[in-house]
Amino acid sequence: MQNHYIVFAFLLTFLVHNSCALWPRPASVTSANDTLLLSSSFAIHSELKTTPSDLQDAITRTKGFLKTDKLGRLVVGRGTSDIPTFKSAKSLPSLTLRLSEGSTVQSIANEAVANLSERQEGYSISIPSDGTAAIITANSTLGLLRGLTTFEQLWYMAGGQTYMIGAPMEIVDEPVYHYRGFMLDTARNFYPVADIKRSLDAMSWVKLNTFYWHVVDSQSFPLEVSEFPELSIAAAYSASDVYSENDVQDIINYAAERGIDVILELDTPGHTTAIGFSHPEHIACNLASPWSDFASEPPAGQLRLASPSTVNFTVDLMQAVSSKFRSQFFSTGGDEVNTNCYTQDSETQKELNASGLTLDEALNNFLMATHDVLRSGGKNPIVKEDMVLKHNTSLPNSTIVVVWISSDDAKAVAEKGFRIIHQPSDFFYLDCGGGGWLGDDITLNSWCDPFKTWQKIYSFDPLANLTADEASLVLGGQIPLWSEQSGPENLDSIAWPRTASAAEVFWTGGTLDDPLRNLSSALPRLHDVRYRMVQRGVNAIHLQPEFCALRPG
Ligand code: CP6
Repeated sequence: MQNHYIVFAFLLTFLVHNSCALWPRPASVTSANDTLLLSSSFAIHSELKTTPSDLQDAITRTKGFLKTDKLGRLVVGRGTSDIPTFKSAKSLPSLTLRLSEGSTVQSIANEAVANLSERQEGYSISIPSDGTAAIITANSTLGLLRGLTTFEQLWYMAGGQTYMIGAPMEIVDEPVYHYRGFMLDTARNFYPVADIKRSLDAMSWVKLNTFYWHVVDSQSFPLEVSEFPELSIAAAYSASDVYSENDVQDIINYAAERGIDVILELDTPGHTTAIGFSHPEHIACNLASPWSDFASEPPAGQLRLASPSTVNFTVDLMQAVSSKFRSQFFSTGGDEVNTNCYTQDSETQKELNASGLTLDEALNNFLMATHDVLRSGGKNPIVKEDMVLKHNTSLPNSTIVVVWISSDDAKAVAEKGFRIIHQPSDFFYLDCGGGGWLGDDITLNSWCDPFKTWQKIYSFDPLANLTADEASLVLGGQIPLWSEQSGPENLDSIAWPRTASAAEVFWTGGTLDDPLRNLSSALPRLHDVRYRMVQRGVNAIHLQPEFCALRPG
């Protein structure tokens, strides 16, 4: 017990002197030892010829957080307060936002939905200690937004003063991976728009840039599609559990203003039973029993992929839905296709016999048709790894592949030349997913057993087992929240701060072997992320007892 306290005391001392609790850790931070106070008349000036309204809004939010983030530093021993040497400290009067020479001014929203390689999220921050203005410089308003997000994290409160330690400071930063996402399943349980917006806020605070929206599935279809109104009328859980087309635009715009692209997933041909609530003619093994013979989750039902009228219907649906999204990407899913369902479906067997196609050939045609319509609408298709590893398809290498079954599968996907989004169930799954159907047979919960701690998520190596050439195919990754056992009531607590772990994995890159990337230095920084989130209205869970980080505020 004695030893524990000695370790604790040592840790606390170290933390007090650790001036930088930035998350995700920037590529480069050079800091000295001066304390700076935030002037009571602190202002943020934009040097842009015209400041887009979404950058102006971001500035307003930053100024708000500088006032309301009452985050105190750690205290060595209860009762002693950690007020640094304020007497000699200069005040920072202002922060200037500057676009580097030759950059064109665009809104954050436009830059957030640009193609991955054109997205410029880099920025630099310079904070002098002599009481002159700080500067954020970037090539884009999106970069300025990322810089503001970092700037907010530098400040603490003590004795009624807002201060930072470490001036003069120079930060030069950009992400290692362009794709850094959070996936939400709104089909198993419904999340009101306000919950999605709050998640988008939290995502932007840790510089995640993609909201991958698994909006519908076999259990419900909460998406209004004006060309197919019957879908959500028949298959939303209730008339109010629907994302109207206005809601969708609201979410897309809210996300884009925060530097986040919204990618929709219409999972096909599996996971589509809810379409059969209004269109039973398009569904094979519709509500068949026992469901476990026909699908990975109840109720059973998959699109009749070999039927020309079902292919036409799906193509029209893809076109209608995808045209409403600004993103250059769209996912057609493709996970967990149950072949027995098609073997047992007489309609599908009739179509296959008539055309002389195998099931995989029919599946391939289905993919070609749905992906063609996306491409002609300017979208790059995304599929799950099943479509390239479990089925014999001829997808072009421009298709992006989500690796989810196991992190080990990234190698095989890369060997086939596809670009990769990591979503590994063995590192990233926040919820037990399908485990929720399996009642008392705990052995079948192996997908989510053991629970994925923030440390486990943090230990993920995006380049494990890949050659240098294969590594260049890794776009990044995303944390999924399947919702069989989740809903608005536990959204914040199941997602945060664990999702922030992945945000640093993909922004900062590297592995746990790197000197700057280790769990013990991550913990106090992540603790601060959690603390700021709670103060800003996101109910992120504790990582350690309050004892470990007393906050005098
Ligand atoms: N729903 C859909 C799911 C899952 C997948 N797709 C899933 C599978 C296994 C686990 C968690 C989720 N619930 N449409 C697989 C990508 Cl452990």
